[in-house]
Amino acid sequence: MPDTAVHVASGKVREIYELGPDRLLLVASDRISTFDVVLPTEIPDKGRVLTGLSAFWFATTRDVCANHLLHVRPDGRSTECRRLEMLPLECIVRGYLAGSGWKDYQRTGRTSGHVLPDGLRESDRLPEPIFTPSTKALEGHDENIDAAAAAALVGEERFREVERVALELYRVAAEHAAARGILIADTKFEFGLDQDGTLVLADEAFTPDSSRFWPADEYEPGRPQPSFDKQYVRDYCESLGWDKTAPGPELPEEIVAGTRRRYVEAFERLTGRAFDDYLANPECVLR
Ligand code: Q0Z
Repeated sequence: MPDTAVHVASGKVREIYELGPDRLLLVASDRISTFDVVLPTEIPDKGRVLTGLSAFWFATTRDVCANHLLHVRPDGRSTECRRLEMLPLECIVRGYLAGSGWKDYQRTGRTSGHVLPDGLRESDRLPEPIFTPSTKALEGHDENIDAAAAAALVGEERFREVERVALELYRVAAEHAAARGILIADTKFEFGLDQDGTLVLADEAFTPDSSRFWPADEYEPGRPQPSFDKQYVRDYCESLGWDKTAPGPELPEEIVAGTRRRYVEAFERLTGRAFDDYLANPECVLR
């Protein structure tokens, strides 16, 4: 636990503590959210799976972009990171048409200013991955914005750099994942700047909480795709007729066990490491 560290921020399922003037501790809990509601039941080891996956991707993409990771702690769920000046932009890359990208497309034929071909179906693969930044809403949902609006927030040159780097990160990770049976439909990055003004990848990277992971063997465009990690939870919640407002339902143990298995399976497929080896030595994913 972060003995003397000062708590600085909470996400739905993660916490940030301050370790010093230029270092932060990110702690991933075992909490799970579905339909935007955090459930009362935890998924054991979920925070460790997400922390290990993020660390793996930071190591895998270190030649594409510098990142904030300094250490993974022995608990496997906390990482020490460089504290950065964060860019006021959610950096989303989409390789497939889902979520708000699909909603925008149905209404307008475009998303974040990208004109898309006619006749695309829900979950279709896009002709090429697109960068669809959004604003960081303090409350409620982020709003997709076009290139001009994003450039107004961070500057034209920085916008072009972030777009190029985000697309390259996605290309590398999506290719790695697809070869292991997982489609990364889309993903969200957060970038910051270090004291030299160098662009640095921060937060989490290519976790199932920051991305849509789909099982490749069940991929069938024209419908919503099952979630690699959360589908048992969603199906169970739907079976209850829950109205999707807080508080969410407790999960029965078979749903917890099945969901934990899917998280561990994603970890092992993507990292090529046994999850037990990660628990014994979390920094094994950095090599
Ligand atoms: C990330 C977030 C979380 C709540 C701030 N390296 C960094 N430097 C400065 N700020 C951040 C980071 Cl990662 C930073 N967030 C998002 C993460 C809980 C909010 F774990 N906020």
